[in-house]
Amino acid sequence: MQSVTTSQDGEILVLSVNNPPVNALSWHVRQGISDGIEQGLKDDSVKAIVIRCEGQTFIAGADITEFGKPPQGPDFNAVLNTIETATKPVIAAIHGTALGGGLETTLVCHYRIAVPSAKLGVPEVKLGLLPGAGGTQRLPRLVGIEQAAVMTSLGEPISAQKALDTGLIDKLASEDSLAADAVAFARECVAKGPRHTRDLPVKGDTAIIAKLEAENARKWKGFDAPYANLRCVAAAAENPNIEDGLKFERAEFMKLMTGSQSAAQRHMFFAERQAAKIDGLPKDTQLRDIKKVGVIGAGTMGGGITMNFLQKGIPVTIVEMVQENLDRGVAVIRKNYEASAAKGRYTSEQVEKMMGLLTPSLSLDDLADCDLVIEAVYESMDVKKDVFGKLDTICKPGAILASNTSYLDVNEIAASTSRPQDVLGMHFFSPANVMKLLEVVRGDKTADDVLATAMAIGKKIGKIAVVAGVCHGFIGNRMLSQRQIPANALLMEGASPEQIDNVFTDFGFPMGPFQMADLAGMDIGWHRDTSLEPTNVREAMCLAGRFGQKNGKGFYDYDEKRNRTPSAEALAIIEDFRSRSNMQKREITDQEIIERCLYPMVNEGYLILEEGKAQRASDIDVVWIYGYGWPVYRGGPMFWGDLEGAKKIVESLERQGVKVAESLKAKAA
Ligand code: T1G
Repeated sequence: MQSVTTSQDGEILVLSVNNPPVNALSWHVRQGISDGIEQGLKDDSVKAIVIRCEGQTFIAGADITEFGKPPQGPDFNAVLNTIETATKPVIAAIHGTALGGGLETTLVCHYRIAVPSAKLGVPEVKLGLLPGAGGTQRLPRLVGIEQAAVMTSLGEPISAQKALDTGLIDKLASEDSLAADAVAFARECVAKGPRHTRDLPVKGDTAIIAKLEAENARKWKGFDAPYANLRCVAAAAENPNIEDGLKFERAEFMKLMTGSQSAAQRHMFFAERQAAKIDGLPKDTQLRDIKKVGVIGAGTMGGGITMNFLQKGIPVTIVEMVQENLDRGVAVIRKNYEASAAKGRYTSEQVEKMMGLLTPSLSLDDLADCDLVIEAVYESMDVKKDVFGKLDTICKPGAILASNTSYLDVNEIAASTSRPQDVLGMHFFSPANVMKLLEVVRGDKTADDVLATAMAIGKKIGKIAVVAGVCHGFIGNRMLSQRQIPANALLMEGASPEQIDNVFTDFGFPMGPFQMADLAGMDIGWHRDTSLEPTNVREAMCLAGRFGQKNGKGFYDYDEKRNRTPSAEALAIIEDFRSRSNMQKREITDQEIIERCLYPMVNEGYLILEEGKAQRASDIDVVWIYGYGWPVYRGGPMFWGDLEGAKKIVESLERQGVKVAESLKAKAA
């Protein structure tokens, strides 16, 4: 199949790119465009050239799968130069999303026309990159410094209307006649001749750059690419000669391209998409139709889970056992939506519409007509088995019965019904209406279509769904405990909560294990029997009434604004517990904290793969980035483990006395 075909409409030559699914600028597309432009320039009957795309979108960027491989076909910048220096006007006809190298291709075209629904952007920053084919130098010449700085450093696309308003495009086509409108527009451009973006002056003020850096300091902490993008936009303002700016951009691009952050973020781009695929699933697997959802439990999790469906227009019946709890749960859902509305995310009509889709109930019988029921009750196997036993008699045949359990054995829950094939886990992460990760836990008897339906509904409600196998803690929590155990041990051996947490936040996590403990609440699961001697530091903290952020004191002290400060009382409790455990305090390095806490997690990931509890290593990376805040520029624990080196990890684990996974040992050999 030819990636670029040509057709002629009178004196207009039309180059049509056809490289599904997103018309990426693969080497054969670059070759086809180059050949097409040459053909148009040689043909005297041709007075102007249109570049358009077949399929769902205009060019969505360079072909990311080609990165890091030996170059093939014409160099991207050479092709852009062929377009830019063409002696006849070249017009870009844009639909779908013109992104990255795709937008850069339009920038070297002499004119641009787009349909109203098109979006135009430079999302390279999300891949740890920057628009490396002149985007940072040409955008400021069309839309000005401010708009270019925002587009390149945040990576969000703008609408065709905004593009027209800011000068990024010249004309809007009608939604359903882009091809014809583009040819007509090209005819208008013949008399005008080529107009070179590179010759336009840079407009605007670079003050926006410091403003963006200040506004995004927290979000960009640890990332290289946003700052590199802004340095390049500043260079456009400082270098009237675009060649100097292009040279600066090239150098900055190559630094990012050869760095580990971009490799990690490109890995995650594909990992996220891979996670949606279920290996071995028959192609003709039909999904079950989910028109109505039931949620059991109106607490934090049940309420959050419910919100995911309501905001996608899916009706939910939410069931509690006690009216007061039901009323509170519904009130919290409304309050959350109203808070979002206050921030402009919803109109009050939308809030009422979503709340109108919610049916509160005190009876499980009201779930009889639901297509999917998600149980989010107390984390007790007995309670869950009782609930599923009742659902088995109440719910219609074919209804999917899911548990939101975060640890428990989904097979055992399924066995409490007569329909284990319809049962699986859907483990949401708190707050369930915010966190993107959804672990879909496949029971031994879960039917293929049930699994596929759960994955699809997860995507529909905006989650990143990952298939997990049944084991204690599935993928994420199972690895989390491998991090928590050594963290607690290091506390006893002499590290302070602050030192350990700082190692994690310096690594790129939003918070460390002891900050997390304070946030979650130290008294969760605490036996509350104050007559008993504490068996660990958390119990000692609870005994001292230090429950965490909730009552202003835990491993840290908190003021009314929840600002965290080290706590002398907490350190004294740790010291007292350490001495009563006859532990000798010693100096501990940050590197030891990394190796003791993160290497066992990587090892657990290999065990999870050996046991078939995750489909692929990149799924484990997705779990940790979207469920626990592992920094995306480090690519997830398995990707990071590869960068650390299996040999180094194995040697450290063996020094720690950790049982090393056979597959990890084999990798180190
Ligand atoms: N290269 C290769 N494959 C790509 C791709 C790309 N740029 N974009 C998408 N795919 C694949 C993707 O892996 C998936 O494959 C399929 O297409 C559908 O994608 C020099 C250096 C365009 C908004 O960052 O944002 O240009 O799983 O599931 O939801 O300055 O894809 O089917 O096998 O996401 O409809 C800059 C990235 C590149 C845009 C469509 N461009 N893509 O979303 O489909 S770097 C980007 C997207 C660059 C230059 C620089 C989205 C989309 P599979 P999908 P979608």
